[in-house]
Amino acid sequence: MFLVGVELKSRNNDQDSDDSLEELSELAVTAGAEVVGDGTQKLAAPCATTFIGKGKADEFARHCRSADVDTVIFDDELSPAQSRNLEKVFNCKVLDRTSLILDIFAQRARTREGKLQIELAQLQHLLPRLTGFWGHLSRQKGGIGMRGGEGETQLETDRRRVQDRIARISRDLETVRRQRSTQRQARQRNHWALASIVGYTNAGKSTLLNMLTGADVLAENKLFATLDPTTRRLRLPTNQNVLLTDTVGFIRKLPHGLVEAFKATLEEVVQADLLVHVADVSHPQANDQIQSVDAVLKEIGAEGKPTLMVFNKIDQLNGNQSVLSGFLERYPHGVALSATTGEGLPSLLAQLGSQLRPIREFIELAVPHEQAGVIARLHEVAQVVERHYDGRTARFKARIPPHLREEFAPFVVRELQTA
Ligand SMILES: Nc1nc2c(ncn2[C@@H]2O[C@H](COP(=O)(O)OP(=O)(O)OP(=O)(O)O)[C@@H](O)[C@H]2O)c(=O)[nH]1
Ligand SMILES: [Mg+2]
Repeated sequence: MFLVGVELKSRNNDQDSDDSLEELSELAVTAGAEVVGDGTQKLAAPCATTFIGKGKADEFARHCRSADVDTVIFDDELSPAQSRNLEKVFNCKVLDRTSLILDIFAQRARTREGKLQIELAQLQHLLPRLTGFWGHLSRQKGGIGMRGGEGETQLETDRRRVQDRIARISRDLETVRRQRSTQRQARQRNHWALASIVGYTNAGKSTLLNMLTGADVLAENKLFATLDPTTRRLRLPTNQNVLLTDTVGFIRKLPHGLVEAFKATLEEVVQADLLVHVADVSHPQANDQIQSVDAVLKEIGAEGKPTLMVFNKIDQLNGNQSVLSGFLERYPHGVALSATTGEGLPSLLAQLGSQLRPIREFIELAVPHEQAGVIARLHEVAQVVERHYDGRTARFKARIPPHLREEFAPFVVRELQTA
């Protein structure tokens, strides 16, 4: 496969488009393709018909024919017309960054909801782009982007089938989502604080969740290893319980349709009390990656949430400590750690404890021993930091969500200072 990038004068400096193209190459490899070359063009604005200039397209096409390339991938989203025209010029399959990312997601989806969401996003992206090269909707032939081999006559039937399928998936998704929201409500009955791990793809989110909770989420050196959210309980040294959710990673130029399709999954992020933003400080583009993540958070309506910055992979800094101190200066409450060696984990736990504390009230209670139900309930919903069973009543010091305080009002002895 051959990659094509552009340096738009309005948008990029050279460095940006190089990085973006390098990442496109990583995406292609993740999708299982072999990259045989790439080319870029400097442009003032994209060309309406062929995205890059016609002359440049012809030049790349000649090169691709001689190198026997069967797929060309553009680093930016192409309009349906641009895709069609480019397929004529290149005389092979032409994909854009969006369809490549969609393809990776499709390979990765495991849960029913994940599969439905990604198929919906794929079909919506595909519909206006159905051409002879995409052809009949069969995946048996493999390859990236649902390639088939049937002719134009199939097109109209295919369009109708895609539309039917879109309608069907939307209905199925509705059902799956209702079930999931019931599950979420059940979890919230526990009234544990909710924290979501967010961050750029490959930053080490799953590794961190595994390290903290002993979960066994797949963590690997590939983009988008995780798609479906996993939630585990973490008990902090302070006895506070927090539900930690690991979820899909973000990437620059994340297709908007995909964000839309994954909105329901990403609701975990929107509903969290605290975001744990994991960044790979050993990555040369760490700063851009943090900004891309912030942009996606904004898009899903999670901006401005209390956020704990985690600067991961410090074991890989190779003496380049100034990068880290730069970040820590900008994010004074940030935590530097290595999710693989465990260095820095204690400070993360301490930070989590202190950031989650303000969402609990600290009270002292006296509960008659025979009220076992109340005592059990207290342990279920509150963080009990001290208990004495030896007096006439059982005595507790506990941190409790403000909205549950009322339930225990008859037993409250006094307010305690929140440290
Ligand atoms: N050296 C080093 N490698 C790490 C560290 N944390 C994670 N990794 C590696 O980074 C790669 C990606 O880790 P993951 O935990 O899968 O990253 P992720 O953020 O969950 O990625 P996606 O699910 O793909 O978005 C894996 O190969 C990890 O072993 C770290 O602290 N140091
Ligand atoms: Mg992951």
